Amino acid sequence: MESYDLKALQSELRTVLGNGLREEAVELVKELLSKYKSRPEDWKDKVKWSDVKYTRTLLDKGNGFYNLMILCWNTGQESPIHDHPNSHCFMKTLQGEVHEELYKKPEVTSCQDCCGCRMEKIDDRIYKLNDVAHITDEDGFHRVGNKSHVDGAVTLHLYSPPFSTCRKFDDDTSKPTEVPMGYDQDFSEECCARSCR
Ligand code: 2CO
Ligand code: FE2
Repeated sequence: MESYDLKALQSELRTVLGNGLREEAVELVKELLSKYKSRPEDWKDKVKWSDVKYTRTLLDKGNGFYNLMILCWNTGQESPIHDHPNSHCFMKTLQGEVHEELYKKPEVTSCQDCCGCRMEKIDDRIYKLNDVAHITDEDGFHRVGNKSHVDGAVTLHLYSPPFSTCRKFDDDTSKPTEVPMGYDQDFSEECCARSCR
């Protein structure tokens, strides 16, 4: 059987998502991400490690309809609690394991300006090698990180539609702050020049 590599996955994602994510296609995207079994040789030249913060490397701008990227989580690194503004977030573990804490959306109506109430955790999840996660703001907000003291973790993320800012939330007060979501590396032109036309 021919191997299903990252380029093949990218190509199938282009076909399914090249004109945007239809609600009916959510399960199919999860299946495609599950079908791909992580092969470090596919992505090892795209990883970047920082001692300061997890890194974000853009692989594909998805014809403007989605962003596909690789995130590298050094030991102990984690995100703040954050949303994914009006976007579907898919995450697949390529190396190591990551944890996800799921939080309830702050009740804006009962809590003026969302300030003063602690964020309420509603679930704790672990994603092992090749596991796939999916979340939208309807499910809640999350914090993702690598609890290992020994091994780095690598994850593949797909966001549709793409977003360039999100909100992070203070644990103690639920106060939101808008943050820009930049990239540490960008290979999206390479993707389009070589294989995605
Ligand atoms: N949403 C975070 C980011 O894109 C990563 S947590 O998993 O969605 O940086
Ligand atoms: Fe996230």
